[in-house]
Amino acid sequence: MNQTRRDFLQTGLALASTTGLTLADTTANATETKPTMSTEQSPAMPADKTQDLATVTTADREPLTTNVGQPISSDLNSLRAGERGPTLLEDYVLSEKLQHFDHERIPERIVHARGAAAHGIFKLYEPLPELTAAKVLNDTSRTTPVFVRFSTVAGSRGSADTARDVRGFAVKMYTDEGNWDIVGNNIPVFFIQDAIKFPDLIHAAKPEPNNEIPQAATAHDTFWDFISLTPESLHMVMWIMSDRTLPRSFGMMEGFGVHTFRLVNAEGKSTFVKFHWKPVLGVHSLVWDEAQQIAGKNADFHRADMWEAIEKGNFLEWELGIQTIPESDEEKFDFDVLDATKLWPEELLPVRRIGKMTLNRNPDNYFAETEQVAYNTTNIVPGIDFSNDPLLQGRNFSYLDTQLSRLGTPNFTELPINRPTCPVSNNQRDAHMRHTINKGRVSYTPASLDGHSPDEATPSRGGFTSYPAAVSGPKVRARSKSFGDHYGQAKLFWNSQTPPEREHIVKALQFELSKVETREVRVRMLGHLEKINGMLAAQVGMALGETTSGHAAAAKPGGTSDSVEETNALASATTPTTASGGVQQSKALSMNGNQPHSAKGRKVAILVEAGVDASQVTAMQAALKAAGATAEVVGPHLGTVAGSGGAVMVAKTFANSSPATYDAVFVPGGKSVAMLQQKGDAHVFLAQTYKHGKAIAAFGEAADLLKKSLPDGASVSGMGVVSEGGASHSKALTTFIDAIGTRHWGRPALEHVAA
Ligand code: HDE
Repeated sequence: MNQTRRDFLQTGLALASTTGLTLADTTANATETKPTMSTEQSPAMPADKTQDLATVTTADREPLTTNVGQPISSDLNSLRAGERGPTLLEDYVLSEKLQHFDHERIPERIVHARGAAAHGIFKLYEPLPELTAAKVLNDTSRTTPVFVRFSTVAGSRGSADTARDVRGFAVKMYTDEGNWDIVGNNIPVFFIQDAIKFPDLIHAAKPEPNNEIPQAATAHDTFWDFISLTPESLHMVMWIMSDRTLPRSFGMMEGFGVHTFRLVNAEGKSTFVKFHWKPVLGVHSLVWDEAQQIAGKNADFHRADMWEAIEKGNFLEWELGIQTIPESDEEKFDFDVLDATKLWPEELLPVRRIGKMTLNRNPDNYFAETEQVAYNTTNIVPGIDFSNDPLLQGRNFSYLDTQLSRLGTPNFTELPINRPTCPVSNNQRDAHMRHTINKGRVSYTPASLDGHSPDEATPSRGGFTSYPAAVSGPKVRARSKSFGDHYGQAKLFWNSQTPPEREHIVKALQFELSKVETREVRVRMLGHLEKINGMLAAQVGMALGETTSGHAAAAKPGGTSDSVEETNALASATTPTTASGGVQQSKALSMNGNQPHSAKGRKVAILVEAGVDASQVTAMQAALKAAGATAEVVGPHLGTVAGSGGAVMVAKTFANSSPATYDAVFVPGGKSVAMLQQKGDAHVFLAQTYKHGKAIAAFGEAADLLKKSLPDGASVSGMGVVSEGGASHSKALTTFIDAIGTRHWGRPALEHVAA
């Protein structure tokens, strides 16, 4: 049992009984006047986070002032002795402005420096009293405010959104019992099993220390050197080499708490749990060629996509899911529940969907909110607790520690974006940038002077108590043998991918490893890949000029495009799994498998020139809007182009857009097509969209343009391509819209597409 301050006092006072004092005397005031823990808000802290932030959110107003409110009469010139004379030291307007500017930057996050965030809400579907006492997981009437930050890991703050990287998926829920942070990723497992290896992993992944190259990329020697010597990373390596690290948008990513946590119910019963965020739009990705192009064309691709979606009212939604394992079943599986390099196959342990999160408001100020937000794995609430996962245990130190160097003071929890929506009360005082003005003379405990306030929240008053897990054993620096299977779930992931997804993994490994200059590292990696799947190793080896032992003869040479031969060669390449509870293949791990496919949230380019059939443009715009998609007209210049039947407003030019930034392309018919025929840009648009497996529609005269843009043998009808040369387009329009939400892999003649 936890010893409380009262127990402690009782003992102390018993010893001091000669004084005639009793605990009742010293705490009388406290017990009479102290309320039980309530959700009542202090006036400065509304339960609603938006209202809370509104108390410090301000728009600039008249007139211009210094930081202490003195009106400024001139902001154009500094104060000097004569118009051509030296500036005076007295000029406090100048010095205040420069000083503030000089200190505008704070250290960027060591990892996850590049990020974007949004506000939203969480609503629970059904109470879970059998599993947890957490109010947020029991009160269906409560709308819990959330602030969610998505990020890449390796790149600096200014790096491109579409770098191949794991995405951070950090959720802060402002609950009635304090902030609950699920600081997760978009991949359910991690590279390493023990926190002590994290600095090594990150040093290896970051730009190399001698020349700071490459930025936001793992395709370099130090990363693969570390990986090749750290076999526990191989499961995660399979994930990062898949298209999961190239999300189409934040709203089309899954989120995972990764670690095993505990849910603890009111009776003190503990259940192991893993948290999942399942995107309502399904999980969808870009392909590597697109990701690289977008990095140059629009480095803010993901953050802009989320910002625009929210501004338009197309809110981002996920369902919160849980997988649970009763404490008694802890050792039932051939993987260790404490091992963060292992997932729990959904076929074995289904995900129960328990609530929905909706991101519905953009921040007002990037720095104040997105940059200053401080997530911390130790932010949990009563009813939720940690497991002994050694990675989680290490994180529990690191997040608190890192905020000190990033935000500069232990008072970072007082920042508006970090402060909870329930009251905060303790004897912590002072330090840099203290905002709270604590009243009274007592800032210590035990204290009788202030009636023992604030007193501890015993469990009956809703206080947090750690789950009393039994702990024993010698003090050792050792890894449990149960963490020892490094290949079994890498095989499960590989087996679970559809053939085109396998091909993308092969191509990613070919790209990354071919950039490694040290041959021994490349060869060492091939050795690991062989253990996962012989055909995988053979295909990768081919691009590296290495012959692997097993399947080399069957491997198919290939370029950077998908090819039907390569896909076919990989189709039957599976390997028996281990450490996966007997599951050989898991549908949930494939993005091509059981994902929702919808045009919602997608962006379609409409290619126009003067003379375009304006009615086709309008009909397509209306149909896309009805499907929750956005249409963007791409033309020769901004403003309008004259169409047959009316003018068409152009949003983007061929010069400032790229097919890689769209999910589909539509070319309406009309006299415009003759001009598009003469435009290399238009042909590239169509060819690339075809190559990347995205939907294409060409109506009227444009059907001919499409044929000319694609190589012989390409599909101009079917497999997501809709050509409608006739006059009626309504059926073709529906077919096209249905085709937008998914990629059409396996199109013929891809390797001949010149784009
Ligand atoms: Fe982090 N991680 N991490 N991490 N992490 C940070 O905290 C760390 C790990 C994750 O949007 C840092 O505030 C250690 C796993 C996210 O602000 C730092 C270990 C997962 C974010 C830190 C890990 C994550 C961070 C840097 C190994 C997925 C961004 C800045 C034990 C479950 C949160 C900061 C945001 C950020 C340490 C491993 C997710 C240095 C020591 C596993 C989403 O504290």
